[in-house]
Amino acid sequence: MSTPRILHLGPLSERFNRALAERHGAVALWLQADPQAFLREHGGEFELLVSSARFGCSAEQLACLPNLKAICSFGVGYDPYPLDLLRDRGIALSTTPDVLNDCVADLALGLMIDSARRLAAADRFVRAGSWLGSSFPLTRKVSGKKLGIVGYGRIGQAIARRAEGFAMPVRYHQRKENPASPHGYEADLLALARWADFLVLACPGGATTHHLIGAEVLAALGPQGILVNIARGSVVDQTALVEALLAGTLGGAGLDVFEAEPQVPEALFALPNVVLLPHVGSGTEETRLQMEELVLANLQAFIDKGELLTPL
Ligand code: 8YV
Repeated sequence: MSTPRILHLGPLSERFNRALAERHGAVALWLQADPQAFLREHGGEFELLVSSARFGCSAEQLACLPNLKAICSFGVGYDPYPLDLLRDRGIALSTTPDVLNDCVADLALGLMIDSARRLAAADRFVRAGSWLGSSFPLTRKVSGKKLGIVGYGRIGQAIARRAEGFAMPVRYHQRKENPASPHGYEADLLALARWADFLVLACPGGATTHHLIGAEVLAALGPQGILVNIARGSVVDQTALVEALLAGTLGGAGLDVFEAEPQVPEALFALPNVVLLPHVGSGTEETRLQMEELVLANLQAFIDKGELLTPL
């Protein structure tokens, strides 16, 4: 059996790009003079595709890849892939689950603490020399506060476990109750938002969760409530979020993801109760290396046995 040809759709780390090219002879699409023309002309030569939760693969691109058998994606999110189309064509998709749970959950706790205790704002206060003239305003306590989690998958549960160390009562919302959970299930998202001091989003993106968090949920969370989003920008109606933060009807927000990254609403830049991060949930040396290794292991498993290690 001849070795399948691999197309690499968008750049990841230099180390990973090199490993793919040198070990597997992968063709880097973005390095072609005219990537679209290349795809139209040569798409039929590729059986394997490497992409990521950032670049995904559109229906138009898939149409240029008639012999594609599998996609190995870097990242746990699968929202930028047309799943129905993949299913119809029998194309397998692997993601990189589990290896990033710790880092994304750590960052969620970091955002909860930062948006309540205003670490980033206090740091700006010191750097600006303002401490020499006045005291930093009092902030809000985190320990013992009520935590609502939307999306109680692997990352949501890792966040819940960390919150136990902060003596936080935890409840969660998702489509179905998890009978094994030590935490309370809330079928009604509005009721969860009304109950919670912190509402943390850890659900998948895509059509099923699009704008799940709108004006009504934000109003229920209220002027003392804090929204943390480490999931996808699409889960939140960003216009409603900006309005609520500017009006003070929402207490604060810690955001790692946005609707049209890397665009971030400038209206939020001056608010001290909002923490803005450039989508870095999984962005540590250790975790990114593990994610890369898992993509490569999936690729190798498919080449050797025709099966992915961590299929969706
Ligand atoms: C990725 C992510 O780093 O895993 C995901 O779904 O959002 C991040 O961890 C990034 O999207 C990869 O391109």
